[in-house]
Amino acid sequence: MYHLAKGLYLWATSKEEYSILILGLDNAGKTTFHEQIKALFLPTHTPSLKTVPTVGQNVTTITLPDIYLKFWDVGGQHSLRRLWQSYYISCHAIIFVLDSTDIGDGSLNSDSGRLEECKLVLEEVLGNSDTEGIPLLILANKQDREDCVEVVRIKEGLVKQVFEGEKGGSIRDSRVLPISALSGTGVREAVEWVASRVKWNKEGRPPVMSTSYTTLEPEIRKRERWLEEFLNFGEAWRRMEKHHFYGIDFPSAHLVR
Ligand SMILES: Nc1nc2c(ncn2[C@@H]2O[C@H](COP(=O)(O)OP(=O)(O)O)[C@@H](O)[C@H]2O)c(=O)[nH]1
Ligand SMILES: [Mg+2]
Repeated sequence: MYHLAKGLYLWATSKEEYSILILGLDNAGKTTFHEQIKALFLPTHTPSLKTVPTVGQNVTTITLPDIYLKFWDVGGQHSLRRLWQSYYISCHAIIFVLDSTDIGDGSLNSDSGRLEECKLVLEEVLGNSDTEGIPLLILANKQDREDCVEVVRIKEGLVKQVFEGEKGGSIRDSRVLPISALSGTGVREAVEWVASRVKWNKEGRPPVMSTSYTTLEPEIRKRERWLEEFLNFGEAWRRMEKHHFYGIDFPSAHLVR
């Protein structure tokens, strides 16, 4: 009875959850982008756009009508990039954020900016077998600035070279979108693209079933309390029953919670 009740309860309150990894060099705008996602999808959140370099990770789960999306913003400094690999196996999509003002003129011959570093890092991400086949969204960020490289140049230059190169990994679902994380332009489109692609790829990388207590209504908590009371009653009843029939007190540790 307990297992049936628990199963029904979880079934009624859970949805598919997909994890999205936000990667890119330090200063690309990952945390600003993450803040804008929170501002758009968590009604009570005020974005904090004065970011500081991320050490460790920022995680947010947003609720869409049919799924949860969990965003992982992990530090992009050189020393922290080694940690990225540990996230690959459990993520369902990667968002790679580029600073469009820090890649020279967008061609790999240019010797200013961090284009070459960006290329190497992106190749390393795509070359890892744990990221094989998962959707990739490249965000050409800081498009609000006059000195930015246009998205067409980024597609034709960096992205094309990485994808055609031997470290480009297998053919995957990918897109390049221009955004301004600072103003919020393009952030919703980015989330919508990722949401549709992870669902499309769910056979390749299945979601986990999850209940997000932070975002679901108080109704869920009420039901949770109800279930708790129900279980306490069930346990008490079971003990009584055992005493009655066997005259001994069985340990109730088998009642998994
Ligand atoms: N102009 C402009 N600046 C941005 C944009 N996104 C981020 N920045 C700035 O870039 C700097 C680094 O941003 P941050 O989100 O901390 O980068 P992270 O290291 O990738 O997390 C901050 O000063 C941001 O205000 C953008 O779209 N436009
Ligand atoms: Mg950051």
